[in-house]
Amino acid sequence: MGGKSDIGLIGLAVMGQNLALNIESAGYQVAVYNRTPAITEEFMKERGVNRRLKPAYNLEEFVKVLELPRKIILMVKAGPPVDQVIEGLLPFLEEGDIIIDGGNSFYRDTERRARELKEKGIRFLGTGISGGEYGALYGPSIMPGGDESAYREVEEIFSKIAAQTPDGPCVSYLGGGPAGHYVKMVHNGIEYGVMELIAETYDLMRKGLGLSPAEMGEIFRKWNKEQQSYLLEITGEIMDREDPETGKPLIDLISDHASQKGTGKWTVQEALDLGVPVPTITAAVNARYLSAYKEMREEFYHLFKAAEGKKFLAGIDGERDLLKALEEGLFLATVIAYGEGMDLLQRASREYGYNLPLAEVARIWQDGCIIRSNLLKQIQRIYREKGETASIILSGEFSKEFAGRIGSLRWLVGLAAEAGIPLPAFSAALAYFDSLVAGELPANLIQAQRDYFGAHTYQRKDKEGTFHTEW
Ligand code: NBP
Repeated sequence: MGGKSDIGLIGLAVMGQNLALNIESAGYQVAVYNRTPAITEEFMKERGVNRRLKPAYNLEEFVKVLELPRKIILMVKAGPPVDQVIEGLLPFLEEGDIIIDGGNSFYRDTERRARELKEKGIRFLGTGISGGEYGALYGPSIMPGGDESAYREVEEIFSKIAAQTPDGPCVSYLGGGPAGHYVKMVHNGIEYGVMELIAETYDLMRKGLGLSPAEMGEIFRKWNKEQQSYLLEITGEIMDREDPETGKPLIDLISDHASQKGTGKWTVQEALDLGVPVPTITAAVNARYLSAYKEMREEFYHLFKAAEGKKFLAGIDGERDLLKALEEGLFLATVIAYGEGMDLLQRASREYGYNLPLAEVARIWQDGCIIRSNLLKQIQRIYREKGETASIILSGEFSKEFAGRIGSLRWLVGLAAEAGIPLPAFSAALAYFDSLVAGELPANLIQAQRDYFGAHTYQRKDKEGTFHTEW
């Protein structure tokens, strides 16, 4: 195959392979490289036949076949591998070349890399890519940030390979420095929250109502007609899947120990640093940690719970009512998870000067990514109509939903508490809502305690000034 390649991609694991094929399908010639050459050979043999892909087996050769300015996408494991690949590339690059880190890098690393590369005349784009392997192949949501002139050089390619919606391709320049990876981090934080809420819904349906996976699959599918949420959609499919070996529902055979790669934890750490409450997302991260306490949970189960036997809730208030409450409660708690994430983006945008276009963020999450859902259309509308400092929960359509349905969320959290079924994310979402709408919180007592033991002073309701009491 002759001619130079339009773009190069390094890292041929699942995401990189699919992204390379997506770019090639959009009409570009793509040079590909992977640290382990056997993977490149296998990729070319199995998926690269008759495609405009140019394999390279060392970085010098890879860089040489690229059109100027060189555009190189890294799809390698986040962390030190990204620095190692950049180190390896630098001797062969020229001023103005562009490196795009498409992995889930921590935004502080992206900030540092952008700074270091700028000093060397290399343009850097920290770019979040969501949608898993399917999205990478057929159209992801792309969240680029960093050098704007570099973005303009790859805008056409990104716009062609991104998921397409009536509102445009799911890609938009999000701001300087690490803005793209920051947005991707918060996207993943919201993803943690919504996944946990759906998992808790499933738990309440199986333990509280004794429903089978197939029955739950039907329910998730029905709910999803309105919501069009990718995570609800795949949950419905998961419920239907049989294990080919045993014929049992596969979900019943999967161990209840959740893993994580860190983006949810980073979201929570960042929220704590900026003083933005994200309790639903935090509960979701904690729930994954608790799931890892498998041995301890089993021991405690035998000590405290096994004797209770199975107690279904169906007889209490009627299965249909509980299902309705679950649908409504899941909807509200999901809005809260998105709201927490959007609040964090708002604050970070101000604090770090990213100037994030929040309506655009909601638009490019509408398709291609894991948290895509009809909710994002409403969120986008809120930001376009009310400005980007608007609160999701308190605005227009959502505030009416909260006013009308909060009783459902309250009821099911209470019911689950009585039945001993843990709903950490639902409970956190409800407490968050109740705190937001509480005219009075007990923080007056906190202030008094602080003043008591540390003379930290307090303000009074009835007069201006700062006060201290000799308690
Ligand atoms: P992985 O995150 O599993 O990374 C594997 C790739 O990194 C392989 O190509 C591997 O090369 C390469 N690599 C490693 Br590990 N260390 C390297 C080093 N020191 N130098 C050069 N290459 C090195 O792959 P992935 O799941 O395809 O994800 C790629 C990126 O996209 C990650 O940042 C991930 O977090 C992000 N992401 C993944 C998903 C998803 O659904 N999987 C979704 C969204 C974003 P080798 O073959 O030689 O070992």
